[in-house]
Amino acid sequence: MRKLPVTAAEGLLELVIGATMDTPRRLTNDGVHSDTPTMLPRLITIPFSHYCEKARWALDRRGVAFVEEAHLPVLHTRATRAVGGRSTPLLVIDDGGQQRSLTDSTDILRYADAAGTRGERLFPPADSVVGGEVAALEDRFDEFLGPHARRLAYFFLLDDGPAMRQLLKRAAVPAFERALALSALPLVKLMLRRGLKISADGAARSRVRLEEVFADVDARLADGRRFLVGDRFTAADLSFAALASPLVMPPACERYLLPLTAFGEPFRRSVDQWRATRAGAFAMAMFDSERTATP
Ligand SMILES: N[C@@H](CCC(=O)N[C@@H](CS)C(=O)NCC(=O)O)C(=O)O
Repeated sequence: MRKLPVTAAEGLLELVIGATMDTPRRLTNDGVHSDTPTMLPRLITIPFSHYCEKARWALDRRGVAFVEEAHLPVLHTRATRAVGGRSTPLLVIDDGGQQRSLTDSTDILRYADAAGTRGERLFPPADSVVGGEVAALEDRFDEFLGPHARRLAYFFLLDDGPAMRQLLKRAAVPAFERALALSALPLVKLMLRRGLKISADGAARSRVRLEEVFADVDARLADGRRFLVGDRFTAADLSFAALASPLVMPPACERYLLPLTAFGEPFRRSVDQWRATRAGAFAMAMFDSERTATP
């Protein structure tokens, strides 16, 4: 069978979207709905993306107000390309009267540190004893934990029709995106499968990489420490917990994902296994004790 190029499928979707666009729904992190333009930083997300949760958590924690504009995968590129990016999270900020796009979650964490006033900085100073270690761990989790956790979670999700439909139905995205994705579900699945290279072999390889990252984190925590680096919560803890969230499914993420009970048995079994590790329990504990509650 001839393979459908993802880019052509994307192009087709763009045409359909262009004809059916409605106003993106925006939600501020203090819980106020807003459909009017605002000067607050604008966080473009795929709401159930763990990299987006990483950015949201940092902005919430440092007390930076923002509006979230959520889109579904693939359909998000219309919003991100319009401001010079591609992936989510993407934060559009006002930089001395000029609009500037932060196109990577690490940059968004650093912005949260610079712009926020609540609590302590997520990144200790680079020249401090622990500064370099936090930055290196954050980088490692971005590179090795995030992509493999996503691939494993999608491997289960793409085979779980009821959960996939429920996830799409409750996502706070523009109504036309939801309708389009639900009516073209086989195409959406195909694009995700191709785009993220999802297969049983790929999932098995990702599981091995994830076990390596979890083993490292386990070893760090073996001396009974509360946080990965030093004696307080940093970007290393936040990044590990957020990027591990598709594996351990913390209850705090249910508002963007789904309750664990909504998923089929294979995924629930996998979650139980990750939660049973020291690193998995640590990720759950970080959500419990360090994720500032938002309304
Ligand atoms: N290194 C990036 C990775 C972000 C990422 O992979 N985002 C995914 C969602 S989980 C995405 O938007 N993928 C779609 C795309 O790249 O167009 C970051 O830290 O922000």
